[in-house]
Amino acid sequence: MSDLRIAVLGAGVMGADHVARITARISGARVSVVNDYLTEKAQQLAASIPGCRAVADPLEAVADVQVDAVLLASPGPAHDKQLLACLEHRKPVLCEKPLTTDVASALEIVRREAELGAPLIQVGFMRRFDHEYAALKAHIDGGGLGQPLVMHCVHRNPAVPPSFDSSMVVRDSLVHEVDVTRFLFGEEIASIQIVRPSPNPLAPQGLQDPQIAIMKTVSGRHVDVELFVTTGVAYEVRTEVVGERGSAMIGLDVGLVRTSAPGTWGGTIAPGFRERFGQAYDTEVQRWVDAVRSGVNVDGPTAWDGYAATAVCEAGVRALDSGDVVPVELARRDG
Ligand code: ISE
Repeated sequence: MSDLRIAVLGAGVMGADHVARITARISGARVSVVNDYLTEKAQQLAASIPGCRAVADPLEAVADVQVDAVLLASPGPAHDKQLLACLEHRKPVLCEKPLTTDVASALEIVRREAELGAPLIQVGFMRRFDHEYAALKAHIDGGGLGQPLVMHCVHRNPAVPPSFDSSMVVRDSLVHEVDVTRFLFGEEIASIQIVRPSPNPLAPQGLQDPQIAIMKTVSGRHVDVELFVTTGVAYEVRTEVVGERGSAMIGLDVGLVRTSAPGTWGGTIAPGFRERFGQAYDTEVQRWVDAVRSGVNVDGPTAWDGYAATAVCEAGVRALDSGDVVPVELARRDG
């Protein structure tokens, strides 16, 4: 069977990372086309990969006869049109979050995909492929905690780009805990509230950081998340689930613990999400490639998962502005 020919749309940090991953570590696939709105950037990247071309128009890249599947790592606002093109040309697509940037277009994508009768879209919530999250899920599903009741999460970034505003803490960062909640608890989120503590004096002016999100699931489970994206320290993502018969925690970064003179001990913390979740991205992309090659097309979070996360984050941004508990309204799920 010949290699899956992938078009990578978006040559920014994540796009370039995926190109390197597919080229060096993923079996059964190669990058045949690269696209970016900065044409030169795409050309430079394409030149570094044997048999790869830069295509200036993203929709032409999707339609290209030398493209079997698409990896979308373009900015969120571009996803809508690019996903519709993938559906039109029946090309399986792995779409980095968000599915789209607003609920109406996300639902439209879910419906258009459903009309085709077979799934084509997988959404890049990579934490589902991380060994620690997988172990936590297996522990919960195996009944190790009894009924899971409460989840406490910490999501800290050392820094964010200057363009990062308060709503992006919800849409870009919290979105991962939104998906983790739905993944671990297997149910939808019913409401969200966001508390605004005194801002970090070292955060850029106007950025509400930290934020504390409080979510309630449909069955009444409680989830709280400390989001703090300007810690200046390292990348810290911890998740603790408390159940009727105990609790379980992941993300302690307890790798190698060293001692050294004069009487100190310690280890290291991943500097950023690419290092912390490198294994998860590799597993995610390999499993997606295998699923597409076998004709299943999706082996992970679906378009519905992307839509549900967008709906929760949209309610989250309203909660951030108002301070209220905002209910999450989801469309009826057909099929
Ligand atoms: C970024 O976009 C990510 O997806 C990271 O996983 C997250 O930790 C970070 O806060 C986001 O900005």
